[in-house]
Amino acid sequence: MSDPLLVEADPYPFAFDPDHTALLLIDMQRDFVEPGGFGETLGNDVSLLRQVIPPLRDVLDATRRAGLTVIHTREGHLPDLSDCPPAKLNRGAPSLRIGDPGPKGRILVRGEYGHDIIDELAPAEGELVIDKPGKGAFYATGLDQALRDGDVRSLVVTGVTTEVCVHTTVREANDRGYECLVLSDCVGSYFAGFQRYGLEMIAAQGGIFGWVAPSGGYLKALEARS
Ligand code: C5J
Repeated sequence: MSDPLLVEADPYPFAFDPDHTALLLIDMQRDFVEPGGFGETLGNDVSLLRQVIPPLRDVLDATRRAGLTVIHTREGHLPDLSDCPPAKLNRGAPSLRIGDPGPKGRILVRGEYGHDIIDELAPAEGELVIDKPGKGAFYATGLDQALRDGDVRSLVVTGVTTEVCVHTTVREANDRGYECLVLSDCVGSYFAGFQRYGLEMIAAQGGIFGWVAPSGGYLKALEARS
């Protein structure tokens, strides 16, 4: 058990024990942050999400140096799409649907080039990668069990997109008793308004879903440990 570390955050300082905390990188996949993937087929400007890569890289490096647990997630489906509900498959009017062949392989399908995590944030040996069919990282995955097995109680949450997979995961985590710090410059949205209000919704009402802070305070807290 280590002394708790403190990060200045909204709505009040976030205290975490580094021995019981994991960094979660949500869906930093080519399909979301590079042209030709799922995000772009929905009509989004993926360059907006790429802003999170440099600060997230710093957070990932510092977290690894400090010896905290690191967990990555990937949204995607089995090649036969049997885990993709028709409601998800048929929703909207994308230029390519989930499972269609695209420039980076079949859209949002496991094992395809576009489904994998970008090189800049590639998982290191031994880091857990959770494949998830839904927006939340807890739905139909082994994440909760893995966290309980590792006695993880707090999550530092990063990745994309703020209002979809990050939000869904933070809500799921909160309901399961995990304390979540969301790093505001390490989560990204295709929409400026969603980014702002998505973050405000997490910390509102005394931290209804968790805490929000820029990554600087987290990096500083880790320095005390390194
Ligand atoms: C979306 C995600 N936006 N990773 N997925 O469909 O946020």
